[in-house]
Amino acid sequence: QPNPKFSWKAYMELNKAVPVPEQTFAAIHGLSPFPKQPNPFQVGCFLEAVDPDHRSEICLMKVAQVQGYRLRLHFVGDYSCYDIWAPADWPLIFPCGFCKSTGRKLNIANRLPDEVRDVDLPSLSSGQSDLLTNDPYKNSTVFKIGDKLEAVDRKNSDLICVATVVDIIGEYLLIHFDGWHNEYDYWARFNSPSIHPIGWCKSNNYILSLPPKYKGIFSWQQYIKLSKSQAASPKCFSTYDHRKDIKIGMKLEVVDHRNQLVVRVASIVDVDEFRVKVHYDGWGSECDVWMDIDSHDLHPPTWCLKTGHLLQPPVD
Ligand code: MLZ
Repeated sequence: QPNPKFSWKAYMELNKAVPVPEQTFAAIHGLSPFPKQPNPFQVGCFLEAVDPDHRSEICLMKVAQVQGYRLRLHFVGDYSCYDIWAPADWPLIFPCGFCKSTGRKLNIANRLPDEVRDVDLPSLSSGQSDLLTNDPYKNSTVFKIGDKLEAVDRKNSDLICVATVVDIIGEYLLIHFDGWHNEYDYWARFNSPSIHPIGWCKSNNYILSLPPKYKGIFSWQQYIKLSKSQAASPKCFSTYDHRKDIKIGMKLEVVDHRNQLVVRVASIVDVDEFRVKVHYDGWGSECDVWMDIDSHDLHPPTWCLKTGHLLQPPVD
């Protein structure tokens, strides 16, 4: 239920604050930040989705809870403590049959003792791939699988590393760091500020972090030749810079990173090339957190109200 006691209008006036502009969210995600239709999912639906902790894996999941336009997703065959929250328009959620019909591996967790394992697995018959006839998932960027680039390591955000596009779904690229375990992989929309064309570090005076076994002086030309690959064309990369639109002090609604059920009133306290630092209003600055600018946990003010989600107002 939306919170009837909190008014964004009054809060903005009181604090003389302005919201993070709606268009910023639209530019980042390529979607209106306010969904046009109600949440189409129901508790008990099966679906396939990227595991946010192991982004190179797509897992069988089941909708365990619906709140407004958000979903709690349960990994079928795993303990509920690993459940995750996602908005219903998260682009990394797919209908059942997606992996099968697109030749990808579907992971099904197998961690539970037999007696508590989910028994009602959906039949992943070819019939379900009807859902995919009007394929919104086909590659709709100019990037190609195998393209080399320079990408921020989001788990070690001070590193920009030699990377490859290893999968593409719609407008989203799976970025893999050459020579590293796929635990560092992540999905980025084509316009993400975390990805750059080859040579970017050199021209911007950053150190390019090399594949771990690379010996000698690095040359992209030679590396591309030896790995029989190609560089992503500089034209593939977007020039949208969120820093021209997002300013310190702007207000927004942000999922509490320690309790994903909760969405809080928040402010921007810092901005860098690919992240924002978020302050939960009313909380101490020790709770501030850096989040990727394209995180699906950031929403414009009134998002909760418009989507029927509870918003936690600032604590006094
Ligand atoms: N400290 C870490 C850094 C890994 C960086 C990986 N970048 C893709 C390590 O050395 O394991």
